[in-house]
Amino acid sequence: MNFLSFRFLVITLFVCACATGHAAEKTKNKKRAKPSVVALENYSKNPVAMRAADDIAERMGVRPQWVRHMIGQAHKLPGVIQAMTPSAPTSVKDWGQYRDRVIVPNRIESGMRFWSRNADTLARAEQETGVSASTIIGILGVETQYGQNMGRYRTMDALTTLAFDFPPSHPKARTRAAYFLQELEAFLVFAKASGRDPLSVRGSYAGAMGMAQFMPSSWLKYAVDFDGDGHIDLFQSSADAIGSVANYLRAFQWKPGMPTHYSVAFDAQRLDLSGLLANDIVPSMKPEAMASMGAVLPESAVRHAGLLALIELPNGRYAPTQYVIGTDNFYAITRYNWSSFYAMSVIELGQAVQKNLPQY
Ligand SMILES: [Ca+2]
Repeated sequence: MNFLSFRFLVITLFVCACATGHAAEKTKNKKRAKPSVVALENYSKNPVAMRAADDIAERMGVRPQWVRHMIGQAHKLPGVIQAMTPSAPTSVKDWGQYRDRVIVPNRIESGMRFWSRNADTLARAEQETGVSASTIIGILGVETQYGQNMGRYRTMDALTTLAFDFPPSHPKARTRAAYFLQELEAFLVFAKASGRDPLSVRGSYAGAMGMAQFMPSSWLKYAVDFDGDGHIDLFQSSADAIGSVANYLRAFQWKPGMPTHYSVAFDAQRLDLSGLLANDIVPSMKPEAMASMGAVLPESAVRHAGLLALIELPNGRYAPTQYVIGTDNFYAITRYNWSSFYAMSVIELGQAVQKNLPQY
């Protein structure tokens, strides 16, 4: 869902003090936006957008005027375009720095309060799906700090901008624009089905919504009504957010009881690091195959039933790179956000919160 990791976004034109992104997209503002008197362009006179509106209306079986009206009122957001524009690679991948930005005392304390308030619901989610409470806690903490930063962009503006004005300099511009057009359609389906005014919904600059930062298509597929009030509400209902995160991970093959990762050392004489990293984070090696390439596994990993992956966590220019062995459950967390840094921070935040709970 969050397909980008932490990116820095400076908002230039509109009144917004956003702080988060998704299941997917995360943003951290360097500056707070100032109120602006500049009128933003909308999409009512964009022929490509209006044709797409008619196509969406036909597929949804709704009046074209309704979709045209919604898309036509969406604002083109220069800050969102800028956020998606590739920049020169200036930063070295640094797990330690990333970790220190995510796993901070304030977030751990929020997690402890959230866990205490929702202990029964977390236990029920764990029982029904097998997904550990600490992983759910980690995801909701990294995504929005338990609903404190759900994003303030109008989702209609974000998705319409990304569907029709995705920066052409991006190497996958066409694919990404097509993806966001699908998400825009899913968002309208979601709004219609849930009786929400599309123009009143807010979220991340990439269209992710609620405590769990679900993209619209994920909301339609994986969100659940976990408090049983008859509505799915990832904005207000902690229970729905908990149940939906658990349901999402279960759908992406979470294995109950399986650890997310193991520690690893290396035998320098036999080490074939490029072989061990050949399939990136995808679990694709048996323990004995890893051992033959120089990985020294703890006993629990040697006995692991299933495939494993070597996860590389570079620590910038100066510190040594860290490694862990990821399981199917580590991989499942990366289906939320395709990043080993993301998955590791979710795991470590969940552990940090759990460790500090009075009952543990
Ligand atoms: Ca509900």
